[in-house]
Amino acid sequence: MANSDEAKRQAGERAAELVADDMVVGLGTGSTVYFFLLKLGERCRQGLKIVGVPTSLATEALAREQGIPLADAWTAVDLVIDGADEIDPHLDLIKGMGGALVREKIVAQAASRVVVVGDEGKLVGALGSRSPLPVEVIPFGWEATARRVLQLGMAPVIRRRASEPYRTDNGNYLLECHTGPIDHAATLAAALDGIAGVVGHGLFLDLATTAIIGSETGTRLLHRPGGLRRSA
Ligand code: DER
Repeated sequence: MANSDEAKRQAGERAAELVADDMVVGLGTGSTVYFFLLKLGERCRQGLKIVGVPTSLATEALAREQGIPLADAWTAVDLVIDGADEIDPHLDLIKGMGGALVREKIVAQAASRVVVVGDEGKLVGALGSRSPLPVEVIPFGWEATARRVLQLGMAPVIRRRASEPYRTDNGNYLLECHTGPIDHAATLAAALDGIAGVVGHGLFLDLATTAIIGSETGTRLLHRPGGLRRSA
């Protein structure tokens, strides 16, 4: 196993320890969550009684394969475990380079507790330092939407698969927006939320309370300084 995979495994498996009987568990998406799902599946097969809410079709398929029961209908989630592309010192996040940001945010906003898993490479001083900011847009008028995004000072590039635009699980397009370090993430988030063609964006602010950071030799926990600002 490559070193980075070992760090992801450490974080994912540690996260699985947070799951307890009777929880509705949000199942994130990505290569770190992969290890969480393997361990959670093992625990379910040993008798753990939970239902999962998958954040992508890929996660749904893996969860079914692992024998994790899935919720038929849900309104609230006890705990979500998800990966991130960047984690800042307040545990604000850039997410969505895996393409599942809208479902991930719906689940995170419905959750009592959001725990993010990653390795040391995900930690940044300021969001936007390394990762582009993914923005999901509806195909109709996407060029006009991209122009509005550009006017916010970002450089959007549409993600493609071969020559065709990449489609999210929701059938939408994805703009990868190069921002550089973001000074006012909440202001940027509000501006993006105000553009009609934007379905969602990868700024996950004031949602995560804990980060499990894996390394080759173990994990360390980070907690959001001062707790959440939102009332939840
Ligand atoms: O939010 C995302 O889409 C991220 O890509 C994340 O979920 C995946 O991170 P990982 O594959 O590096 O764990």
